Amino acid sequence: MRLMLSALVLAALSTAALAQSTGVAVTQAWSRASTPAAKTGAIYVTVTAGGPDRLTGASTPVAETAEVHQSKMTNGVMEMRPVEGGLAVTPGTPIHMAPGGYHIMLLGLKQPLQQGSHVPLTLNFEHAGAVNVEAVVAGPGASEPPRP
Ligand SMILES: [Cu+2]
Repeated sequence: MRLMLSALVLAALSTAALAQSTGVAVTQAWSRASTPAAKTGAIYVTVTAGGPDRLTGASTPVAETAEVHQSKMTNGVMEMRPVEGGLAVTPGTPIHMAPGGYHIMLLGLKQPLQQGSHVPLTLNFEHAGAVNVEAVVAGPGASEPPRP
């Protein structure tokens, strides 16, 4: 009986270690304050992967829809579009989302994003599953995350 228990504990431990070595870390989640009339917003995060993974989707209680978007300058015009098939994350190459690049697009904002508040965000990864973070809301038009 004692032997069986240790085997179970060992199995549980190695599963946890495995999840960690192939998992993803989502850090520095932030957003920008929105005007009361705004129906859209964006959240920026940094994603570091322990193994190859793919960010396939996102959700937040403050918006009807959240999509992974990429902004690009095309003929002098800033355009953005959903990332088709999800955003691949490679170990050793963190993805730094930022204004003008990758972002989590919030569509159908249910409430204004208030400076200093925290917005819950769930990111869904192909392998790591759901990762929950809180994005801190910076001032309107901020170009980088608020200092802690
Ligand atoms: Cu967008």
